[in-house]
Amino acid sequence: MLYPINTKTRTVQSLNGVWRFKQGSHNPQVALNKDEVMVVPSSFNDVVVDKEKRSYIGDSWYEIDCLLPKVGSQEEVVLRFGSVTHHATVYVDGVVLGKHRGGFTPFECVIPAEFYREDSIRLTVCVNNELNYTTLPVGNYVEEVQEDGTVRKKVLENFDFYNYAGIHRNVHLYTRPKNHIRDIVITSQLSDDLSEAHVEVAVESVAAVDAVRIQIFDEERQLVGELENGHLTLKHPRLWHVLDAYLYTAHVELWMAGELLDSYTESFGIRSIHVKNGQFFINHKPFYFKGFGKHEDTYINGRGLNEAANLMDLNLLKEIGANSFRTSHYPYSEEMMRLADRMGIVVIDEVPAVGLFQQFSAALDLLNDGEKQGNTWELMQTSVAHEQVIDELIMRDKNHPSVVMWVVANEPASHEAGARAYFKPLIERMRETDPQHRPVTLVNIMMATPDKDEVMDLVDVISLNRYYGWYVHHGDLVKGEQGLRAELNHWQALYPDKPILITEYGADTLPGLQSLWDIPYTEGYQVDYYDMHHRVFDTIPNVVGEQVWNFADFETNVMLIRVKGNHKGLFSRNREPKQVVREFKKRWKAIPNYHYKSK
Ligand code: GCB
Repeated sequence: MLYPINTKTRTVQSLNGVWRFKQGSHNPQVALNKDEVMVVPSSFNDVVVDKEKRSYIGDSWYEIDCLLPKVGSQEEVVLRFGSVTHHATVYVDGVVLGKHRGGFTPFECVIPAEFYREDSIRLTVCVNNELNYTTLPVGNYVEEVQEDGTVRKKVLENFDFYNYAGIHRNVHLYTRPKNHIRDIVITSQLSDDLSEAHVEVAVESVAAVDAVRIQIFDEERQLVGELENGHLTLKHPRLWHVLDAYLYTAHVELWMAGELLDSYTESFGIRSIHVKNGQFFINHKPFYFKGFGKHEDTYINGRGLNEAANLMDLNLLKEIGANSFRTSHYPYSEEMMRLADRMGIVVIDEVPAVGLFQQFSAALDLLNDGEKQGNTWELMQTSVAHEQVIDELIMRDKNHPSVVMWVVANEPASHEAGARAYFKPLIERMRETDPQHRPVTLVNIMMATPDKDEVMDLVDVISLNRYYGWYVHHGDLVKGEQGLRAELNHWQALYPDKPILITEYGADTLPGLQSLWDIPYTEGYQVDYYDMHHRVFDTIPNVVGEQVWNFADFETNVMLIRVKGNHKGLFSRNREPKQVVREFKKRWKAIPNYHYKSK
């Protein structure tokens, strides 16, 4: 899906700002009163202040009046949402215009011509934040009868981050021709010696046109060449390299009867990705991932788009010597992806498939009756949602050079019967849908050890979240080291041709807390914990990278094991460094991006 930009044939205006707001039941035929307002984009949760409203589950209503731009008879006005978490129903003057399920991908509604008029239209969005066993992420949904007889809906996260909700990303209104560029797909093949790139650009228009013109420009805006039948061979292309990004732009035009119909400019990078002999190659060189699992999570904004925080995070990432992050546990904003392209930061792109594990501790807390439910793969009815998020993520992110791999799910119960049947078609779908055929991975949970796991042979890279010395052998780094080493050796022996990526390892740490001894939660323990892991990683040939859990502390639901959120960050929630950052900086600055493990 194309990002909204101004071109000769398209104009974009922002609808961000202060909208009218109400939680609970509402008739969209009637205008909302001005008693309450909400900022778009943001999560409403921390902004509302009131405790009940913060944790409210159900419908929240957002409304503004807006003037539509004037358009000609061959143009249309489109309303575009970067994301609404988790489900949206969009109304104009009380009439349903569209619906979207899923909280992390963009969607659009074309405003019908009958609403194109001089005075303003009333735009209403019903935002619903319910999660259950059919949605992604997965939530434990219950209805509780209160003392006064009313019913209160509750969702207990089946995952470890706060269920922030609202209109989370930009809202735009834009104009485009009715017969417009619907999509642009850019792929490139590099020759073995990297001296030539065969670039292919496929353009999809709504209806047939006389001509499609595609020109490639370099960063100095110099014309590099024009495509013939969608193809161009570039001699000595400047590659998109890790931390040394170079972006070309494809300038696409649709022509009809000698007139320009539509134009759009899409940037792209030329680079290659492949997996071979237990290594992960970028531009034909074995790459070592140094970086983080992250969250979109900041004070006040919650999960709402915070572009200053995004830039600061990527600057900190570079500062500490890292080169990559994973969009744990959902697709991040388009703005973040564009920033990563620009800065040369490698991204592992994840769909919001988290919580596919019936025995996640949060679920047990909520049910609180000790009763075990059936098998995860009988309980979950998420296949339809899963296919949708795969399709929408790839449709949105396929052209980003920063994206080097897709994640089909984080920590599903891949050791339970039924996992293989569930994941096989989804992994195949991911591979087939991606025009660049990037590698696909699944992020494996601790319990799905090599002897129990049912799915890792299906993926290209063995991604592991491991917590030796934390959830396993808590506080005992000697036993932790033995356990970690033994397990990694087991994976290495089982899949000698697959790279192993450590996608999570971490220890909760409270800044300022110190001890003479190895005591969990202290800054000293965090330092020793990581030292131990790095010692082990360096001895396993197929370990092609380490992504720390987490970049920064983040908000979670209230749980026995959470002290006002998750504190495994290397940085505090406010992005202040913990003691361990100095150690990481030394290690990561000494590890090259390429050829760390193999020559
Ligand atoms: C995990 C999850 C992540 C949690 C983390 C933790 O394995 O993937 O979402 O936050 O562990 O800190 O427990």
